[in-house]
Amino acid sequence: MKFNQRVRSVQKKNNSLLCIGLDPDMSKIPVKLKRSRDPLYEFCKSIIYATCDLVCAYKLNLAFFEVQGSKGWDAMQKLRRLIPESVLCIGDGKRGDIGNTAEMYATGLLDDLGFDAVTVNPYMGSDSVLPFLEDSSKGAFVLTLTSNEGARDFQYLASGRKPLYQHVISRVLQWNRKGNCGLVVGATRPVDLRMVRRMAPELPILIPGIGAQGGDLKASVRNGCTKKSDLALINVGRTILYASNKPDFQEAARASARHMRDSMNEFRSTSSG
Ligand code: OMP
Repeated sequence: MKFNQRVRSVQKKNNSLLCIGLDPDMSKIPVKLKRSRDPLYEFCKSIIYATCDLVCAYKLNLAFFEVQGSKGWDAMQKLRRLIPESVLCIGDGKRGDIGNTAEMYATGLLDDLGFDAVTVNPYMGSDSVLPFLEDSSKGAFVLTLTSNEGARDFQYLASGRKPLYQHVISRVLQWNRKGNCGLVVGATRPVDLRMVRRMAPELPILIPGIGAQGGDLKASVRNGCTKKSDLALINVGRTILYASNKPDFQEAARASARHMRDSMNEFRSTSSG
């Protein structure tokens, strides 16, 4: 099944647009887990057990694992195996390099680690992205309009008649020959998100920036979904992961995830599409 179709199918089956961002920060996880032999793994495992029936995807941010060296890498591998097949697993490393290097990244992330999709930086152009798109069942989410302040440095610069980020969208639509491209657009840019969805009516859009970054959930759902009310994967990290740092952290994460999932579903059911 093509990646685009997999996203639709998982979102329908799980009745969820929620993607939980696994960005495990040693300084924020409960004290009891910090003392365990494999704190990142134990923490993320607890979050996955508490929430896997509420989500369409998990996104593992590689930085939070790589910072722990080989232990972090092991934890990431174990977590990848733990995540049920009913849920998509995105490797967020924002890769982007010349062709032969991109091939190595693609093999490492999609084949060896077995992620269903990755995040990719398009700055270096086609040859840096295409190696991630060879297998139609695996996806690449291309950074388009990011949630951070620095997005203004380049992404809105006019080039010809369009801002740079719109050139990215046009190019991603060309790269989407196998039906496995997606876009990344920050929830902090809800008005632009509407334009992105208009330009790319059939692409999955990964939308981070809800909660800690102050993104607009209602507008993200309404402007990010397709007419069929799907293909927006709305990422929430810190707000769910660190809902509590006490022994009740699993219950608190579950309650927060359930609230997010339900709010998203309410907004999509009342959306005009
Ligand atoms: P929270 O702010 O904790 O919900 O986490 C946001 C996550 O989304 C982090 O893993 C970021 O690296 C990632 N992200 C953004 O915050 N903004 C973007 O524009 C793109 C990403 C991303 O590609 O995932």
